[in-house]
Amino acid sequence: MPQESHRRLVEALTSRGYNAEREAVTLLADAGEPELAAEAAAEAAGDAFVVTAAHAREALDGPLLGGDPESEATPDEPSHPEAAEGAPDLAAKAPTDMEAGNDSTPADELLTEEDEGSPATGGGEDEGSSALGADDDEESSPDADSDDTNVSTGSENRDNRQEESGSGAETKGSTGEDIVEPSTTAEAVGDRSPPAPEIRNDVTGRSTGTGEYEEFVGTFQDRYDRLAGLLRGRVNHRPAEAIQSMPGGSDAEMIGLVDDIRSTASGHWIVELEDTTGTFPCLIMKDRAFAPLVDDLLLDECLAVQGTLADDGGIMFVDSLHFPDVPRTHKPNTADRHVQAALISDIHVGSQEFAQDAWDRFAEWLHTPEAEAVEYLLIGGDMVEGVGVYPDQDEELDVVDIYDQYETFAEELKKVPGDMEIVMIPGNHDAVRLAEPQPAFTEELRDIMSAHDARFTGNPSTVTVEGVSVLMYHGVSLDEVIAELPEEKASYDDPHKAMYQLLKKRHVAPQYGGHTRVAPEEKDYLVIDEVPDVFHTGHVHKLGWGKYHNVLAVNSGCWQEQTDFQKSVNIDPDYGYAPILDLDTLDMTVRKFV
Ligand code: D5M
Ligand code: FE
Ligand code: ZN
Repeated sequence: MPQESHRRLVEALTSRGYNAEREAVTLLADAGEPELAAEAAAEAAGDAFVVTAAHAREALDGPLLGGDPESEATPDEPSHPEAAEGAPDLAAKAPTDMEAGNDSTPADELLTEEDEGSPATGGGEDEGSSALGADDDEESSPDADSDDTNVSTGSENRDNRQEESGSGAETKGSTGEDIVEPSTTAEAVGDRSPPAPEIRNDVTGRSTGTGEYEEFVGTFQDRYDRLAGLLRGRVNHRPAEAIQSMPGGSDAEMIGLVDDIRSTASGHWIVELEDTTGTFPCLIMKDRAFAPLVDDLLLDECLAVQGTLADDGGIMFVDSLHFPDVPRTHKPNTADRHVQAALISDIHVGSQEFAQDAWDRFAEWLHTPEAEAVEYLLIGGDMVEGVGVYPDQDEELDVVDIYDQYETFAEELKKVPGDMEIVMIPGNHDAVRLAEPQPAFTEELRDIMSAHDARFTGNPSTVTVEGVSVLMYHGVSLDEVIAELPEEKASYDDPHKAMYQLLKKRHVAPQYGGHTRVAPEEKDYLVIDEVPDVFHTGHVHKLGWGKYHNVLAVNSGCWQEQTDFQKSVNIDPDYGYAPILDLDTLDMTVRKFV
């Protein structure tokens, strides 16, 4: 049984974004005040993500824990940037600085990344912002239309799930898909040799953040620029500063990040929008058709509004509201041969609840003729259970050392056919930086997992396989979307609907300062720049899928049975399912291995 001091120490380390070796925890827990011990350990560990026993010893010898009396203790200063509270003020920085930020290398890099494109998405699709704006501009009543009313419900029952297709949307890819018991034929299949996937929007090796709070201004500036770019075709944006000096009664249109949402005494809503010049309050009357959309708003997401200024010019009465959104006309790319990808996540090797039997059956099935077309395995994070991710988690560990967990995971991976193309992103249980965007696994961890020639990329990343672009994101923000939005818009039972909201907001983790830790980067890697053909997440350990404006959203369940925590909060995980995606039709079949 871990003592209270262990638990508090692990919590203090976790809140700073660190995992820790068990031995380190033991050493530090005896050192006294947990916050101070954690701070000292964080200083010793620096950029490492796992506090090792060596770091712990260094911390014990250091100034904070009584080693060198010369140095000042700074226990209040968060060692990881994400611990800072509140989104930075977009307008807080001098315009010259912001311009410098725009012109700097990462923006060029971004262009290069996009220009390279994939053979399939580069030509056929017109995802550019102007096309996007124009598409949605044609809609006659943007307020009502900007809601996702064309997404029908169809997946209440797991045994009878249907892909959801929008009204008027083409029916391609909307054939029913069942949960299928795999055949037990154990014949081996011939060699697969799929072409290599192409990866874009990967932060790995490009991280510019040094963790200074001020750097968030640059991140938010980039978020604003790119999401506003998607909305420019629909409204004639005037900067907040200009709107502030317009006469009362003028028509006004503005694009901004949501800075505040509050209700008035009479039940109307004031949404404060911020751009690089300032903020402006926008009033949404409760009786407007689009007023319910206020329930869907998250802080820091990007919106456009059109309306009229009040007589005194101090507030805008909103007539229409626009989200960056995915154009309804989006036509997904498909493979030009029959080939499939298994989309899985949350394996949690090292946990006592790791579903070993189900995993073995899945791996075995991949060797059968039935799985011959499954040439790709895309894993959405949480390969291992990790150490010190949640309080008391160590009580349910089967393998206690983080590196041993990766060794064990590597053994499990060896059961998967060697000729499959594997792509992995990390999750919040993995031993990389917690703050998003998360860089890919380090060389040290890659070495451990080297039995397969897998591809390692950051969280999030866009991975194009056989021309089909798959946005892979672990999904930590889904907890937040589910907590903040009404049940019918996002719930653990229908995790794909929470994904629809992220697609609509064109951002994988809109809200800053909450549960999802965000790292400051010059580019906001969490913006969904390019409309993906498939959006793949995990994290919430629930299975769900459906189509949003023709983008297939899949949350892929897990390989971990119910943990004590999940029991205590009534989460019933969907473990042992493998969603199998037909890359040539974008139809899905879910295979069940429990
Ligand atoms: O988290 C799996 C799901 O369970 C995700 O929705 C978060 C939630 N979860 C699990 N353990 C905890 C604790 N201890 N606190 C809060 N939320 C929790 P994953 O991170 O993938 O294991
Ligand atoms: Fe998980
Ligand atoms: Zn997770």
